[in-house]
Amino acid sequence: MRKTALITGITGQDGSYLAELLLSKDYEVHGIIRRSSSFNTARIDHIFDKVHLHYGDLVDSSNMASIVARVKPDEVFNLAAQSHVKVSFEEPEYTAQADGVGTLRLLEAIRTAGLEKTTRFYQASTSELYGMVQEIPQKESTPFYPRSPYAVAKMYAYWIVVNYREAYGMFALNGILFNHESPRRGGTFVTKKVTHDVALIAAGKKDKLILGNIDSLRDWGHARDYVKGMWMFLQQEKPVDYVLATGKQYSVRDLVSLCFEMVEKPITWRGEGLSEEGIDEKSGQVKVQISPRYFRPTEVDTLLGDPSKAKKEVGWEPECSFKELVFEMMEYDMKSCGLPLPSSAAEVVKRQDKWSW
Ligand code: NDP
Ligand code: GDR
Repeated sequence: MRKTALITGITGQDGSYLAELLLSKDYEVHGIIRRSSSFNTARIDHIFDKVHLHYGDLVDSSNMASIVARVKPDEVFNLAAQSHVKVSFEEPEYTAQADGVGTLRLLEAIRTAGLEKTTRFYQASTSELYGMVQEIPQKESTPFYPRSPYAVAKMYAYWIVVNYREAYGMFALNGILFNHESPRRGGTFVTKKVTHDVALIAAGKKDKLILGNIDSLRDWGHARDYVKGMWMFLQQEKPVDYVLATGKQYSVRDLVSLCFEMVEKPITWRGEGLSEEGIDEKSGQVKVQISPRYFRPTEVDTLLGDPSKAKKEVGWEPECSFKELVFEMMEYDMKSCGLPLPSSAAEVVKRQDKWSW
């Protein structure tokens, strides 16, 4: 029997990769998209004719209920969210509505449609739950300490999924995913901002990079690997919550250094308040500036995941290393600027150094 999947957030980074994966497995793929004043389907335009799209929003209960009742999905992947941590400080209530209560609305839509014993449910949980970390590395049993309205909303979503599993016997689970990126990553997240701006600098179209906390440490993987994990979790016998991570950690500063190395540009770090900006005429060095504009009221300083439970019980392992990820993103952004990535970049990927696995 052909399976039917419903993806919320299908127009996002993960939604687009997951839709491709499910189509390759012959699923009937349905997705929820939001009405927008301009086109918002760029990430799924190449599969537009193969997926069934429904207008909807996680803040609209009756709309969620009617989509679920019509589609009767075998599997629901709840990926929709106001997913930007810094924006959540500016839109805390909306973030709670979409990311927290939105998850409840979707679970209720499944239950009231009488599908609670048949529909499997994946919730996009996050390493942001660990916030002020209580243990290094973080695993499924590590206590949560959320540090943003986004993380607090996702914490509600995490527990309502656990509760519906225990109360109604639903096959519902949380994937606690650490940061994952790709050429399709939204432009305001740090990896994409850096690869995009470094490509523009290499093309001579920009002369500086302005960032926030460059000492922040993250465990970055490739979105393609992570959506595979989401699907694998729903194919297990029992609903269990899992961490997905690479088990390697780098700083934003490392990321910036690696990107500039790939385009063969030397850099110099500048503090806030320095009047000089842009490329230094004498040295040709690019200035990387720090601005408080990009700092968060409360920061998550360090994240490092332990994916050994997912490896042991599900057989999931990341295939793409940090350097391969950065190479793919840089190559894509350079191409968008009409330039090839210098051939030396491939040597940087092969070289054994602190960025190697
Ligand atoms: P994106 O921001 O790229 O995509 C978010 C998607 O949600 C978009 O399709 C967006 O629509 C949609 N959306 C936002 N608000 C609503 C709403 N109220 N109703 C319906 N749809 C909505 O996120 P990612 O693909 O990177 O992440 C997917 C999920 O995984 C998110 O829930 C995120 O919080 C979570 N996550 C992500 C991680 C990562 O590193 N990428 C790590 C851990 C968890 P539109 O295109 O119209 O904006
Ligand atoms: P994050 O991702 O908050 O981890 O959430 P983001 O890329 O926004 O930030 C990572 C780290 O980089 C620091 N930083 C900057 N961040 C941005 N966006 N812009 C900057 O200029 C900048 N300078 C430094 C941040 O302070 C932070 O420490 C992502 C999202 O995908 C969430 O939805 C998801 O749940 C988590 O990853 C896991």
